[in-house]
Amino acid sequence: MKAAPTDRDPDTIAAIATPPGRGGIGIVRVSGAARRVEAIVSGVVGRTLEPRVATYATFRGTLGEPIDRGLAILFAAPASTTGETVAEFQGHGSPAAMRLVLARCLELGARLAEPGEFTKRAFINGKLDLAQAESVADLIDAASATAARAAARSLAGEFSREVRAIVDAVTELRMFTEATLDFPDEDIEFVRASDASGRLARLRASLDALLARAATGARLNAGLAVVLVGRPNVGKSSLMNRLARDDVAIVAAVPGTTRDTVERAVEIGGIPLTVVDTAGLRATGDTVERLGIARTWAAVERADLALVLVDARESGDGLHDEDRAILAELPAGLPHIVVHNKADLAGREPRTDRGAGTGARAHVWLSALTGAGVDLLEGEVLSIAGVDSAGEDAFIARERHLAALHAAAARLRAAAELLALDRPPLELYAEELREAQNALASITGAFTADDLLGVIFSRFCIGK
Ligand SMILES: Nc1nc2c(ncn2[C@@H]2O[C@H](COP(=O)(O)OP(=O)(O)OP(=O)(O)O)[C@@H](O)[C@H]2O)c(=O)[nH]1
Ligand SMILES: [Mg+2]
Repeated sequence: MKAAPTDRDPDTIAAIATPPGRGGIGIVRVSGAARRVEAIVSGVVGRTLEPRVATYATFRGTLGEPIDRGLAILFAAPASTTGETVAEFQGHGSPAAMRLVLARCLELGARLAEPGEFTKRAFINGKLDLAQAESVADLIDAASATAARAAARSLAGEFSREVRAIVDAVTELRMFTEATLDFPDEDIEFVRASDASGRLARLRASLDALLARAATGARLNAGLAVVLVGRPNVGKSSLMNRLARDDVAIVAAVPGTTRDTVERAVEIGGIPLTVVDTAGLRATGDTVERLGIARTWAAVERADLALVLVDARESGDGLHDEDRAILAELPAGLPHIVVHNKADLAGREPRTDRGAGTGARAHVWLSALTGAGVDLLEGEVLSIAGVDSAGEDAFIARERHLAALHAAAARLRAAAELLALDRPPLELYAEELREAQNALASITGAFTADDLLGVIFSRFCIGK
């Protein structure tokens, strides 16, 4: 005889796991202690299920009335996504029927799952580490095929494995050091003999490589914000429409046409970008235009990359004094490309020049009107995003991961500086190593505060 459910069992949770609205199939998912989930299954389909065997059954309501027909599947703990016993009712994708199945599960003792709660349980039960759990949400949210592949790599644990390899190397270094702290006379010789500085240098190099891949992944995840700026009438809105392959912004021969910033999510070469068209920059007495120009500068502040449009018909180095003034106003360190538009009118062939020595990453001659040369610009944008080819081995990563990797890198740098001293203060050195290890461990969740877990999982959708 099975034991009765106890208060120490985790709550049984239930949710509609498929997206809101009508669909080909709709799935209600339940997770919890075996006997409670089994009780819900027999309440809904009127029979017991053999684990992992899809069983065609009628789903029934409180009075035994049929709600839907479909497949019921039981996954016995621990071989399930959450590590608990999980049941899935796969019906016809009618929102009304799914709500009735869900209501029946709640009536039978489940409670509604919070966002991300299934994945959180998978983390708690050791099915996924924290970085993998986060990549579940990133995979769902992936805005492009490249981002989806990067998330899938993280979900498969590649990112976590590399982080753990570095944690192991730090641990090994700590062992050498801490073992000798009690013997102050011999310690320094011992640390030197173990080639601590060589090991530390190699460790820092692999951390830097990991950081580069994670930084690319973070860009894939968040998408790059690209702002179009320039004098009125240079063709910013025309270029916006080209990049978006859609009629997003009003184009007119009248300078000062665009009054407000217009944003559009665009995918270039598998990379999600947010392109922002802005009001042309000029001195003006028009109040609305001035407000628009203030918004242009605000958009520039938020951007990762600026495309500064100029008229290709300008002679000399191709810049007007006002173009130069705009370039000088860009925030220091903001990468930018100078786009010489209207090349068709100037009688210029589309081309790219990377060596102009103007502080711009590149100059590109193109025509937003005919589209000639727009592909050259897209190539430059992707190479600045650092994801032209690197995207293919990126891990999806979040700001949280980058911050932890940077913190660890800073600790290791400090450790290397201490070790290079004539008489290295080994306690401080060991402390830096320990802090580096903690920072890295927070990525996979080995040392992560509960409140952080709450923040991470609350950003998931319900049913995940
Ligand atoms: N021949 C030619 N005309 C262009 C090109 N790009 C834009 N134009 C024309 O230039 C005029 C201004 O284009 P817009 O795209 O509205 O310029 P804008 O920079 O957004 O202007 P504001 O919104 O006023 O700041 C329109 O008549 C466009 O058709 C180009 O590459 N070649
Ligand atoms: Mg415009």
